[in-house]
Amino acid sequence: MRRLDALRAVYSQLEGRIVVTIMGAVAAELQSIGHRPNFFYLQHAMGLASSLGLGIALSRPDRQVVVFDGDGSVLMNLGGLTTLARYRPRNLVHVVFDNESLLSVGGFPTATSTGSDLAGIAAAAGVPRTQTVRSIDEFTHAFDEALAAEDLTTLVAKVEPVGPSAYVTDLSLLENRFQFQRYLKESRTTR
Ligand SMILES: Cc1ncc(C[n+]2csc(CCOP(=O)(O)OP(=O)(O)O)c2C)c(N)n1
Repeated sequence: MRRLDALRAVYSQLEGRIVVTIMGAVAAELQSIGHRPNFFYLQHAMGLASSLGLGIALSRPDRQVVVFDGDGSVLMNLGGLTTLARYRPRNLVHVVFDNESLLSVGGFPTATSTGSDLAGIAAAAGVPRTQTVRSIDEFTHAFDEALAAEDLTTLVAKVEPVGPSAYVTDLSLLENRFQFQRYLKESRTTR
């Protein structure tokens, strides 16, 4: 499965939900499908997308939060999984695109290439719903179930180590930040 196809397959369901991604290839791919003001692409702070998602999910229990993470990022902050499990936000779906590499910085292999099982690690950390999927059909089905389950889910999607040729976008970090902040604020006052 290609991550871009997986993102395309669930894109319509991201409307009205709060979305946080890691930097690099995932952010560029999602933007190539179409940026929305409810999307925040966390630059630089590798490993902390799920932590940012956790904070938003806890402060906005009225909204569902979707985090698009990467295997290298999760491995950089494994404690993030234990904290997710500890607070167990029922409105957070944590998707980990596992391409077994640090694709955005040259493709060095990560520990998942030699067998580390991120869904197993998440389950052992206490995340109540975990699953590994390997095809678009499995992914869309598991994503739908996760949204409907209303419980914390870590969904590991095994994807090919391919991405866009350039990770530069025309949306600056600050612009994205202020737009996203406004979105969060305005969506709070309208509810
Ligand atoms: C603390 C820190 N270390 C290193 C980097 C450089 N860096 C940016 S993206 C990336 C790889 C991310 O890997 P992964 O989460 O697997 O996502 P992929 O690039 O494979 O989509 C690295 C090492 C960084 N931004 N911050």
